[in-house]
Amino acid sequence: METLGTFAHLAEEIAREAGEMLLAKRPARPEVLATKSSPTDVVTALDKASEELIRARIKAVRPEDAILGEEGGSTGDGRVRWIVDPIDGTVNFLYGLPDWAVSIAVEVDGEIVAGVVNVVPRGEVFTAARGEGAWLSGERLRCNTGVPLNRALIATGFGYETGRRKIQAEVLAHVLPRVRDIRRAGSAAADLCSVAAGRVDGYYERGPQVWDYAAGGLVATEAGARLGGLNGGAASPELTLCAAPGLFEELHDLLAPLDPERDA
Ligand code: LIP
Repeated sequence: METLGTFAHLAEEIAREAGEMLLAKRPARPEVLATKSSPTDVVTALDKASEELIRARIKAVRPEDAILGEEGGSTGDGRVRWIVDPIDGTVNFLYGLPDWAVSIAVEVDGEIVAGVVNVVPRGEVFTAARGEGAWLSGERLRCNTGVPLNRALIATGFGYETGRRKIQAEVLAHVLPRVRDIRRAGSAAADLCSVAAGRVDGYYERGPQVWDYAAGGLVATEAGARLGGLNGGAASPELTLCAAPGLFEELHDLLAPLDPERDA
């Protein structure tokens, strides 16, 4: 019998194994295997190896499930879909910075029900199951509440294409003077977990893909945050926004008139 706990447990086991493999095999200077949307959007051999390991483990236990992975695309069409980012924060992985993560979410009939973000270099595994809370090392997570926009520490990220970055910089120029400060850690999955853990107050980004925010988004919402897009829409690559209710709306209302979903 499938329970949310079973999915969360399996996702955690697999994310931990992938993290151990990555730590063991990461050379001092990982090599770039290929580039994607721009010359700075890189893939290493270990992104591929991590996704292969994750896919193999899922298939061994649940051969009928669908899988969407950043590197391998979409396979299968079961009502259960695993959404996998084998390394979120590949540039950090390349440079040896500590914010990169293995992110695995489980979606059933279109709803994310379990999420695990293993921020490997930090030894932190964030887990969440729908309706059952978000957790880190046995501690239940709660996002910060009651923080006004002008006191909020806001995480964000940037895309890889020049045209997108031009607009992101323009939007940021409006946001920065109106908040406590900005953080750019380099992993959307880790950023969302930081919202959950109260390490930042909010997060917004134009461009993250579902594998970047599916697991971390559940961790954040199970910690009490609101996750969405503009004008009542769902979180999406157009814009993903996350913060406690109250701050979410303030941040939304600051961003919306700036038309942050455009590219130059
Ligand atoms: C990256 C993110 C990062 C974001 C980048 C990119 P990748 O994922 O998580 O925070 O700003 O646009 O999507 O490419 O390392 O898996």
